[in-house]
Amino acid sequence: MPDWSELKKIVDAHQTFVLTCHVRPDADALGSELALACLLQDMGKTVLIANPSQAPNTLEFMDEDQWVNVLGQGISVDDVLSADVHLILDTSAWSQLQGVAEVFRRTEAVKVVIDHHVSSDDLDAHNFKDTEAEATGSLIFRFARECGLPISKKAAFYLFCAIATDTGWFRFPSVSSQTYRDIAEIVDLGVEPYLVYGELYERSSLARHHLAGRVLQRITTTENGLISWTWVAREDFHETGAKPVDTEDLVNECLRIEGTKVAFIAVEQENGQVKFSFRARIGSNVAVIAEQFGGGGHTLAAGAMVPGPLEKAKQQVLEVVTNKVNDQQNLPT
Ligand SMILES: [Mn+2]
Repeated sequence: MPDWSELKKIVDAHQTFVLTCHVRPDADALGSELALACLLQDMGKTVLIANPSQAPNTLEFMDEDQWVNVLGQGISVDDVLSADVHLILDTSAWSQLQGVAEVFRRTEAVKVVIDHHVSSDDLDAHNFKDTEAEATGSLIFRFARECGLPISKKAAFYLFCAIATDTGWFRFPSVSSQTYRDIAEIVDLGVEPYLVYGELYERSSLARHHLAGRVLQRITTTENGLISWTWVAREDFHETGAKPVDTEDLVNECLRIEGTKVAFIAVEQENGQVKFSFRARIGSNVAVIAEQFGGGGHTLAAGAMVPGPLEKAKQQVLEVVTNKVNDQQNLPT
């Protein structure tokens, strides 16, 4: 457990703060930095947010006050370098910081990392890490509560978005009874969960659903039922009007089939390459599969780009997945 009084000491001793999260921010990254920004501002601190890349359109509802900047757009390197404290949220990897990494390396500010990811670099910072935590948002909440900082309704909204999404709406293995106690306290501060759910999960496009229909229709399982997979061709985008981002969660549909241990989707890119996303249930490991094709990721979620054409890439990957899954089946548990 991080010693939150140490972070409180750093906060108390300084006036200006820059917050940064990882590239392609998700709702935990954005929610954590916006919630922390609220806490710091309520303590009379000056806070800037400088991210390596833009947030997706789907998360625009989280930043109504347009507090989040991309480095170089509305916030300069000098703005960042002149802060007293620079905090990194929801990552501990240089590669996830892109353009901000260089600034973080050479800043003379006090450096802080608040994160829950297992894989990490040494960012030469004060680390407040808990790899058991379900979300970085949970860490921000525990910091506030342990240090007796008041949490505004707005901050509670950001924390709810962060924790709800990183736990798959409170269902992932990381969820404990403490998660529900924390979230009950957060909801009591004035959050309307159904409104957040609507923003996150009920704004899909018709085109995406038409694409999903094709993808579901094509799901194939191997004879032993351990592997389920599907695919998207370039024509599918043209014919349905769906966008590449619309494929994002579709691989998870394969994993919902009973008996499936490993699932994957092959998505043909405009340049003819084929992007594979792999998912595993607990007990299997898809990181080793992705690595075989020059990709990478986590044990339960990984990806790789494979040269086309689509048909050949699918067969190649299916063969490797089949071998790996058979190997993993034979491992003593
Ligand atoms: Mn996270």
